[in-house]
Amino acid sequence: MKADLEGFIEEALLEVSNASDLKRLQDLKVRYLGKKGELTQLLKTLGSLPETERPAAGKRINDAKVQIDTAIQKAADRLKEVEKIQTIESRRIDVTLPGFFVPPGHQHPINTILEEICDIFASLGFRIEEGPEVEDDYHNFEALNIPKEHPARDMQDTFYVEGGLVLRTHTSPVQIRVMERQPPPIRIIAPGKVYRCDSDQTHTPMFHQVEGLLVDRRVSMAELKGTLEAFVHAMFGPEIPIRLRPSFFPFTEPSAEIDMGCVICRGKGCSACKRTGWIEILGAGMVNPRVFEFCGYDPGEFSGFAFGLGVERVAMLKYGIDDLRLFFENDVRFLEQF
Ligand code: 2NM
Repeated sequence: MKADLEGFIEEALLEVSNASDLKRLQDLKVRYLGKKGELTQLLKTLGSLPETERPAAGKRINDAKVQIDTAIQKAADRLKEVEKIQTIESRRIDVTLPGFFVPPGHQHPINTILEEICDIFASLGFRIEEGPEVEDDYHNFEALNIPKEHPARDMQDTFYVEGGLVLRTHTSPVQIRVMERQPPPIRIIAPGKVYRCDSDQTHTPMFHQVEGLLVDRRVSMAELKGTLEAFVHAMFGPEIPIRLRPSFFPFTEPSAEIDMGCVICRGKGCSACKRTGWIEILGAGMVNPRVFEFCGYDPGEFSGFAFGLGVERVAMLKYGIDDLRLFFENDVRFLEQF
């Protein structure tokens, strides 16, 4: 028994020290110390020994168990350390390798033009105001004197969302909200995204607008014309003429369409200006007194002008692009030209 056990321990310790991974070590643990392991089996044979030898033999077997268990534990700690080092080694990064080339991006041309427009009006003293893109019927239509039967309110033209709300069809509701909030004088522009149920060569369901509003005492159409002329000169050049044509908007009275001399043919007449030499660039007018009443302003005391322009249209004219949809296809071969 004694010699047997010594040989057994020696063999077990050798195998433990030879185990090359944690899985094999676990197998050895089961084999030697498990419920059906060899030492456990050996303990069961104690009964066959003479009674006087049993305590000593039992102690020796238990000592052997502890000895092997300790060896396994130590081997496991060592192997875990080895595995940890191997993992770290396998993840080592060669910092001297060349990096991946990340092509530099840049601002979208629509935003570049939008900022340019805002900068020009900022230089004329206009403050930038923003507001929600999901609007209520009151701010998008009612307070702008757009009556219930107006075609702009049709499902064909406006995106309706849950709860009777709409995607704003212009940024004018921003200006209504500013007037509700504060008394004149007002000198603001409202840039941002607007939405209309429309899609073809010259229309996209989402586009960008900048609208402007100036309210004070004794504001006249002369200031409107001077302001918009200053804008066109800053944007397209001081040699570009403008003209006002009578028009109609529910929220302004009188209303005008502002044309500028065609920047493509310099006024001679081409396909871009339909041989007229003029291109429409802005809508504008004197704020309708009914709009002031909705906002709690006294139309007898205050007057003002307002205007609106499409950013995509300005970008197309500025860059000489004939298809609006190019701006939204996100083809980098197109976008990287700007
Ligand atoms: C345009 C044309 C004319 C306009 C009016 C207002 C407000 F809120 F003051 F009544 N904001 N913007 C306006 C006027 C917009 O866009 C073509």
